[in-house]
Amino acid sequence: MNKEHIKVYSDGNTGVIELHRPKAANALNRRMVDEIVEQMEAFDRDKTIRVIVVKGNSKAFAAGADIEEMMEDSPLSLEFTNPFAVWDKMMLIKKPMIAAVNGFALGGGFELALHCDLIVAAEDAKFGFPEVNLGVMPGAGGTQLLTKAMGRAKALEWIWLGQPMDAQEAKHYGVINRVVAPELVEEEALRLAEQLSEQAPVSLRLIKEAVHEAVNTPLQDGLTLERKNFYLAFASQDQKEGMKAFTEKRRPSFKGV
Ligand code: CO8
Repeated sequence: MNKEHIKVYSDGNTGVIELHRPKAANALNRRMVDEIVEQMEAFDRDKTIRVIVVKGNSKAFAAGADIEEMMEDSPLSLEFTNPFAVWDKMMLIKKPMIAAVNGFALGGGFELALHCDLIVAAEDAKFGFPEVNLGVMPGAGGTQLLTKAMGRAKALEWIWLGQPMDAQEAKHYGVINRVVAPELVEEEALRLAEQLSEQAPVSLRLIKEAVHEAVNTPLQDGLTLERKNFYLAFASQDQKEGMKAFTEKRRPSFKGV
């Protein structure tokens, strides 16, 4: 697919997806979400890429789903177009994903950031679910992901009121990881990505699956999966290399196999 609404590049072992619909504050139309997820999957398969960064521009990460595209939808048109199937695929990306957020991350844009594993944001970034102001509600996982991140009481207040929350507050509630000056967001996200790129890739993916499982399943199921993945890590050469390097008092060289 020709990319109409995103730009794609790499920085070392980091694959970057830049949302690029500047005239519409990076509002996510369906084609754009398809392009984003298709590229995430391509990076996930690409052996030279270890971490994925998703970013917007200086004014907006993404201002939500495209309201104009959505406004004539009906329950049946949504049932037939099934716009969330592609969001389910985003959940299956195995590599670490970092959202680098400047400006607005609203509605579907915030949900896109929440589908990433880590969020680095500018101190003047704004996160919010304004759907209530449009007479709808978050639909791409927002109620679930936000509630799991910050707890029921605060999530309800936030989504009900529909007002944006600033980056410091979002960090205080554990929704985002790091807050930096606006001009340093991409640099910080890439630095974090590079740090992760030096970790054993097999460990990272198994840990990601296990941590997500901790959030999404009863504790015992999560522990069972964690144990299985712990055993599986021992099938990798990186486990041999990592432990050998420790005993030899040198830095490990991880290959991702
Ligand atoms: N959809 C379509 N167009 C948009 C959107 C949007 N969500 N957001 C901004 N735009 C457009 C504006 O219409 C405007 O276009 P034009 O120049 O042609 O008039 C342009 O982007 C710039 O926007 P503004 O002039 O409004 O810029 P401001 O700096 O004054 O304001 C804001 C920026 C605060 C971001 C403001 O545009 C705004 O409030 N936007 C709407 C935010 C919103 O309500 N988002 C939630 C949408 S609903 C949703 O996300 C549901 C998710 C569930 C499904 C997910 C599937 C993808």
